[in-house]
Order: sequence, then C-alpha cells, then structure tokens
Amino acid sequence: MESELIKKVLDGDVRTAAKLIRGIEDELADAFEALESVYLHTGRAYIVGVAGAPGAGKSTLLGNLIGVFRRRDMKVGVVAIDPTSPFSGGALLGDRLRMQTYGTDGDVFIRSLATRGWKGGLAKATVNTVHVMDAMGKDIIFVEAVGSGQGEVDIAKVADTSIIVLTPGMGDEVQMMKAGILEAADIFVINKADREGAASVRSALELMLKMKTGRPGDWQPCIVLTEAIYDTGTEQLAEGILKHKEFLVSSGQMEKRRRVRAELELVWAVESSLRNYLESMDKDYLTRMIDDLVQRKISPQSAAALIVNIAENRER
Ligand SMILES: Nc1nc2c(ncn2[C@@H]2O[C@H](COP(=O)(O)OP(=O)(O)OP(=O)(O)O)[C@@H](O)[C@H]2O)c(=O)[nH]1
Ligand SMILES: [Mg+2]
Repeated sequence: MESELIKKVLDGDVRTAAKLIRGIEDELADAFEALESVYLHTGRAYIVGVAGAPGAGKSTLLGNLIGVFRRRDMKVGVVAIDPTSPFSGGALLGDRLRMQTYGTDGDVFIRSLATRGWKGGLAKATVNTVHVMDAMGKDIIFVEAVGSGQGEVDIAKVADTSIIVLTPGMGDEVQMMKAGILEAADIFVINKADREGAASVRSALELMLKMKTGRPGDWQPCIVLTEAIYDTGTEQLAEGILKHKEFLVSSGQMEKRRRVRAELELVWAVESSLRNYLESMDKDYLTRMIDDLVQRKISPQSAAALIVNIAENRER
C-alpha cells in the first residue's frame, strides 16, 4: 500500500514534494525510505541538463523555455543547483526573481539545491530531486548547473539532453575546451548573441565539432544562437531539444542512456549500503582489522572482501 506521502507526491502536491526534497538535502533517513517508493513511479519525464559558466544566462534561458513548454501544455520542473561560492551567493534569490513569473503556475515546480558538502554527492541529490519531480508528473525537467569542466560531464550522466551555454568572447576558451565537455553536449547555445563575438564563438565551435570523429549514426550536436533577455531563439532551442529527443527514441539511444543511469544509481546504492554497514559494524572488529592492515597481515582488498561477505550473510 502506498503511504499518504507517496500519494501526495504522485498527486503533484507541492508542499509534500518540497518537504521530501528538503529531506534529501539534509540526507534524512525518512526521505531515502520514501524515495524507494518514489523511484518506482519515475522514468516518464524527459530530463534536460543546462550547464555553463556563471552568468552565461542559464536561468534567463530557462525562464523562456518554461514559457515555450507551458504553451505546449507540458508540466515543467526545474532543479537549479546553486553553487554557494562567494561569487554567486545571491544566485538563489536571482533565480527566484527571474523565474517568478511562473510562481503561481501550479504546473511549474522550481527548486534550488545548495551545493554544500554532501556526503552522498551532488549528482545523487540532483537525481533524487529529479525523481521526485518525475513522480509528481512533470513532463520535462531542467537541471541548471554552473560548471566549467567536470560539472558538465556529470550533468550529462543525469540528463537525456545536455545543453552547454556559451557566450561571446569565449572563442579562445572554446578552443581550450576539453574533449570530454564537447562529447557531453548535445546542444550548444551561444547566448547573449546581441553582443559582439557570437559569430566567432560559433566558428570556433563548428571547427571543433568538425574535428570530432563520431560514429556514423551519431547525433550531430547543434548550435543555437539566443538572446535570452529578449526571448530570442527560444523556439529554435526548444525545437532542438525535441529533435534530439526524437533522435534518442528512434535510434534506441534513449534506452541505452537510461540503462547507464540505472547502473550509476545501482553503484551509488551499493556504495551507500556498504558505507552504512561499515558505520554500523562492531568497532572492535574494525579496529582489529585496521591493526592487521597496519601490520601488513592482510591487504585492503582481502579485508574488504571479508566485510562484504559479512554484510552479504547478514542480509540473508
Ligand atoms: N546582453 C545580454 N544579457 C543577458 C542575456 N541573457 C542573460 N543576460 C544577462 O546576464 C545576466 C546573468 O543571467 P542569468 O540568467 O542569471 O545567468 P545564469 O547563467 O543563470 O547565472 P548563474 O546562475 O549565476 O550562473 C543577467 O543580468 C541577465 O539579464 C542576453 O541574451 N544578452
Ligand atoms: Mg542561474
């Protein structure tokens, strides 16, 4: 039988969902327990990652995209990952302000996650928040993340479509972009195209994409120019997202991406159950094991195998 809480989440109840997400942020045991049932009701939403340098215009773009998808009668979720760095300490308020137009629309649900020092990792908290929105019945969920480098690659693991937002004046930076970032993006947005230099970023990108050796049948990343403050280019960007979705579905890659994500979540779950087990273990036993390691009577691998064995037997 579903708990009252799960029923409310499935009904799209904003208060319950918000509370559950706070529980995920605080890593409360109750929240993780609820997530187990939530997970079984997910897999329907389409997930879009939006990454880019601080101030690239991600939130403004998202505000526009919300409009486009709402006009198509789709329910929208947004997870904004807030870097609590001294530079963008005001991001949370900024995001709220920029997206406040949708504050009263019950079919738009926006949450910020602060990137404080999670044990479980940011990607995991993000995926779990996405799961809550998915279970709420959101059709499309955007994940906004600041990042230059690894961040984009991480978001790509979570998303069906990954968007990287660049801005004019980044031509040289594009040339320095690591191959991994290039691979991670399905759509490149050059925002602030009202400013000088958008064309040169575009040619730098095109050159890099040309050099990329893809397999036949692979998705060719597209480039969209936008002026987010004037809501220009939003339709093309939305088209790009839907085209990429169609490609993933018809090529069978959607299934593949979702299997990769499921595997990733399995690994996280294994890691956290072992970590929990380790924390609950008899401290004397653990101390003796560490003594044995220090005295080189046993290797870390064999010690780990012993622990996994005990954990396995206890599960039975
Ligand atoms: N000239 C110009 N300014 C823009 C454009 N899009 C956004 N901006 C401005 O750029 C600034 C940053 O926009 P945001 O949407 O907050 O950017 P962001 O990437 O979400 O920023 P963080 O979340 O802090 O990393 C704001 O002052 C916007 O008004 C654009 O197309 N042209
Ligand atoms: Mg933002």
